[in-house]
Amino acid sequence: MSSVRAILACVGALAAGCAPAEPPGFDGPWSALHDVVADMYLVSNVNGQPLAKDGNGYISRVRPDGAMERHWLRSGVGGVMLHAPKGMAIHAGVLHVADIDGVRRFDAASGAPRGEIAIPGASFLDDLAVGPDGSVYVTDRGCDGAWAATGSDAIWRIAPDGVLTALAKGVALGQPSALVARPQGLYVASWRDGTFAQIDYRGVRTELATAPTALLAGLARVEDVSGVGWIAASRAGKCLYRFDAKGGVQRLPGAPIEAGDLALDAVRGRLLAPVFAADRLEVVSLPGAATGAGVPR
Ligand SMILES: [Ca+2]
Repeated sequence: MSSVRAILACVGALAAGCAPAEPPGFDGPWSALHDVVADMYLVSNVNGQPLAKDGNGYISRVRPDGAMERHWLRSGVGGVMLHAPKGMAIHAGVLHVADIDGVRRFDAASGAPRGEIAIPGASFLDDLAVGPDGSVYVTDRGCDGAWAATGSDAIWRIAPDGVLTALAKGVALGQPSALVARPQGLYVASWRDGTFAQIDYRGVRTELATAPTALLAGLARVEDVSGVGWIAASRAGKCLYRFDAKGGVQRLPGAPIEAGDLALDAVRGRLLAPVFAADRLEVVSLPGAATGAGVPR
């Protein structure tokens, strides 16, 4: 599969609804999400250490043409609290954001706070996904601020009625980092082991493949001429891997990249890859994965 990589140009603040203009840029971008309703890329900014409760996190909105509103949601403004925002997911008009040991909710259109749910015992909440029934799933990477294992590895489920349960728990999860929800279950990448696994909605885990290098930090599902594939970012390998549905894995071509939590813009065939250490959002073009479908309004 050919891929073309570019750093998304940030040409300035959005002309509408953003005053005064702020310089474009990021501070520890962790996770990206394509908001298909607004047709915007959301980028969560940790701004500091990944587990510091420093109240300075923010979420940027980037237009597909590169123009951006740096502080769309900013801790301390408009009732927003964010320490180190990481994975994000939107469901039924609500943006969910993982933030260390809780999930914060915001109106996806206005950004207004909509409450939060604490996850008792969590040490490093990482990625979020929404299942077919509207349940929100969030991984706990199970490590501390020095990257030492805490043993709190888990995938938590927040049911539509707000009830919190553990779908899966334990160090056998291999420090789950990124996840994608599909009708048949969750697909999960692991930080410690580099495994790619499916966990069904009863909590049964099936290991599908292991990447040549570990420290997987991002996962996105793509469909293109090669069929269904899963692209994972490996910090250890400084690269992207593609898993196929049968357990095969290949390294994607391209310059070294230390990407975090990936997202796909399926309309344009773009992989969105935040690079935490470099304060930038890279865009990897996957031309064969573009649906070309219109963006819903
Ligand atoms: Ca912070």
